[in-house]
Amino acid sequence: MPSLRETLARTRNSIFGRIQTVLGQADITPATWDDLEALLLQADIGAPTTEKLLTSLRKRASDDGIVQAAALRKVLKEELVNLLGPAIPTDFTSQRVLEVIMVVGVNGSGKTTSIAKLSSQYASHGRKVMLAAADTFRAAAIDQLQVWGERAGIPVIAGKPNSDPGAVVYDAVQAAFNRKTDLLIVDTAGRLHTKHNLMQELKKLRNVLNRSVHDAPHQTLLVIDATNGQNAINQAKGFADAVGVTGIILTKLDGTPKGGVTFAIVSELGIPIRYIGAGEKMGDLQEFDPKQFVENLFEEKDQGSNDD
Ligand SMILES: Nc1nc2c(ncn2[C@@H]2O[C@H](COP(=O)(O)OP(=O)(O)OP(=O)(O)O)[C@@H](O)[C@H]2O)c(=O)[nH]1
Ligand SMILES: [Mg+2]
Repeated sequence: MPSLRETLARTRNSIFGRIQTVLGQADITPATWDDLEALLLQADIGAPTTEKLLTSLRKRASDDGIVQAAALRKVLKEELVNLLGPAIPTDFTSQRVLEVIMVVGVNGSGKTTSIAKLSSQYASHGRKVMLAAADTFRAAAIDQLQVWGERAGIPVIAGKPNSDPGAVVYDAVQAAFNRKTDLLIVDTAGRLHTKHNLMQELKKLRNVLNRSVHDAPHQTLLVIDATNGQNAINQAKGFADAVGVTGIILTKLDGTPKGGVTFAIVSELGIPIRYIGAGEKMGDLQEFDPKQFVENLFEEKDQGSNDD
């Protein structure tokens, strides 16, 4: 698996490196604030979040009597970490007979790949995992999940192309109970004839799950492609409104300069990022750690802040 530092290389080299230059060895001037604002906007952090950050930075600069730009850099890092909220480590144990994770997101965002990665992590912690191929809209989507499942030795419950995804999910739950599976991960469609249809279908799947398993789905993870930058935000809002997303998997952070969108996503959607996708290989899914994430966006590590 690439290191977080490698994954964030393009984001770091494009904008955050320049933020570091602006917040270098000089006193803060009005130009410092203007430059910082311009760079944060260019970094795909988005206008509302940039404004929020600048307001808290100005307040802290004045409260703490900060005059040097370099000191402001440290405060910026702290505020960026605060914005992302606390880390939420994966609880690989479960008290439930059957835990259900539903995975949603637009087509091509990386749902199926992320499900493969996630299920192999759970399986390696001793969990008995099963997958439901509820994306029946595309025949290739069913194949993709089945091929992967065969390779990893993880059973996949699928229906025929264009069959009712609700029925697939229902069958998968029954199969999971029968085979004493303790984790069912549901792959869903990213595209139907219309967006309205897609949201209706996802709601329906949710209801099927909820009727068959107490409190299910226990997690609903939204997969967002980081390369979409700001466009990802509106897409995400649609899913969050329709199916109540509990966490985000942010994919394709490797090779994009748009990693700053991470801050906009958390700040504008109020949903925590749980995992980041760092490549196409099976091991390329990392748990999201806000502090490490921010640290690796900047060129040099601040002394004393890499002690965890
Ligand atoms: N570089 C990189 N590529 C990724 C990552 N995650 C997924 N991909 C690639 O993105 C493409 C789409 O991934 P899928 O998992 O098929 O996406 P999906 O959301 O299931 O797509 P649909 O089934 O069409 O809705 C594939 O080529 C993946 O290899 C990642 O973290 N980094
Ligand atoms: Mg898929």
